[in-house]
Amino acid sequence: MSKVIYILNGPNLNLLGKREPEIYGHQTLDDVQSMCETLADELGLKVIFRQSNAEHDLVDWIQEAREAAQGIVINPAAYSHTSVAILDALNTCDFPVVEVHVSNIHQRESFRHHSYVSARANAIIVGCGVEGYLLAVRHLATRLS
Ligand code: CA2
Repeated sequence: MSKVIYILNGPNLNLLGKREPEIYGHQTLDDVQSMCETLADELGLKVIFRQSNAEHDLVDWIQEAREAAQGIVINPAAYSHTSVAILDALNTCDFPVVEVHVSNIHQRESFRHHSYVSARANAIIVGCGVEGYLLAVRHLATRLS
């Protein structure tokens, strides 16, 4: 049976490709989803891909993934820098967690330099654009093989 990974996206990432292309590029979140699904298929993984602007949805989906998945890729977006709730939820998971940021958060405003989620992440990918999601999927496939 295929291993399952959740790819979770935080607030405003539904605007990817529609605003601020100089920071986030031209590809939309739908593009990212289909690229991840194609790659996951090649690697024998099943992807559950979701986005929400609400912190509690992300917490609920992490709790769902605890029961249903073998790994998470998460771009918590602005909640990276604020959310102990998302960190607590991830800390209950026994599987690998990869944190992705499309932009290089360390080259941006100082409030973006710290991520609560990084304390739990097994791997962190920043500044690779949306290719970061594909690198994360590949990394999970390697870890889970
Ligand atoms: O670089 C990333 O992936 C971020 O997680 C994106 C977040 C930001 O708050 C983090 O500091 C870094 C913002 C997501 C908002 O995405 C937009 C996309 C297009 C247009 C406007 C916002």
